[in-house]
Amino acid sequence: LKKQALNEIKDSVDNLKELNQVRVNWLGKKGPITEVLRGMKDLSAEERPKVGAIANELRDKLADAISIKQAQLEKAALQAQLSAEKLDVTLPGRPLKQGQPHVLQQIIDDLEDQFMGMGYQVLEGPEVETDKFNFEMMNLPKDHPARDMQDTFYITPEILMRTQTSPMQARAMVNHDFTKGPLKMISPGRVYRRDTDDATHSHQFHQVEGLVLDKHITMADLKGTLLAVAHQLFGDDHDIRLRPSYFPFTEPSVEVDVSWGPVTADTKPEDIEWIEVLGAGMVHPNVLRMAGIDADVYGGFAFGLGPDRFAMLKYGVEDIRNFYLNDVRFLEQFTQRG
Ligand code: FA5
Repeated sequence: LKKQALNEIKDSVDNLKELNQVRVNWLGKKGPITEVLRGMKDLSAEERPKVGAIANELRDKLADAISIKQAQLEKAALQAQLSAEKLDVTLPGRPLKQGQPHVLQQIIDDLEDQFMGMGYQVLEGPEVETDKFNFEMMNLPKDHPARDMQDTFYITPEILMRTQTSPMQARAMVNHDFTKGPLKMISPGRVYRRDTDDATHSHQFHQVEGLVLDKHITMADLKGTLLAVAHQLFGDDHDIRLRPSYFPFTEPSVEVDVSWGPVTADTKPEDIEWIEVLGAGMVHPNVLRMAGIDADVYGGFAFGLGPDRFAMLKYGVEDIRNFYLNDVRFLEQFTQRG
């Protein structure tokens, strides 16, 4: 009996389920050993301990054999699983798709780099602004007709979505200490207007404000600065032109256009196509005074440029709305340099 059982366990079992069946057959309630133990009551007093000892020994042996076999089977199963799941570390990896900053952010980053190289600080300000900073401190009192130029999303009568980055001029001015040097700053960020969206207008777009205040700053400094920026972004063969304009916070004021294509010595003026990219001018004395600055001593220039328009010009994008649709096929065309 013992031999038969041990053979069964050792040789004819090759998985855990079969092993369990063998266990039930031999050691279970209906198995031969249980039967022997149950029959003990019919045996004589001398036979009982002998038979009991044999049956117990057999039961222990079988139980040991089964647990050894079980350990073997489990180990084999683990091995099989491990080799089936083996990693081939020599397989080439799948390339990861790498993201990149949005094209407008790339333009803004470029501008920040360039202006920081010219000694400007970069300031960021709130998109939810007060009427005071967005308009009043910029020389636009409540009833000023020029408020209509920037149709505004109001949150309350005093709080609004900023329509321009110009409020950062006022915020920078009130905090500036001229004993530490001139004020040179740019401030990039989002602005909001109730403009109807079309190919060149978006109700939410970007501006980069610039401001330089010191003694003896002139319009020539403004033009030189803007020309340097245009050359950096679009190439040295692009030209800029200043047109007289009106902003309540600058006097005189200009609008600045950049040529759509390159301009050479042979290009006829009438063949140049211009696109308006920014507004600028010499800071109005009222704006200086409201910020507590002595307008007889200090003055300078300011500008507000539109990176969205810059990006259109730089990459020949004909519809500004493309920047806001988040279509990856459009956006991934603008791979970042360096
Ligand atoms: C202003 O917002 C002035 N704050 C700019 C300024 C600053 C002038 C400092 C003087 C001194 P304007 O509304 O023209 O000006 O807007 C400036 C630039 O933002 C425009 O030249 C254009 O490039 C861009 N822009 C204006 N409206 C939109 C729009 N709806 N969608 C996209 N870009 C726009």
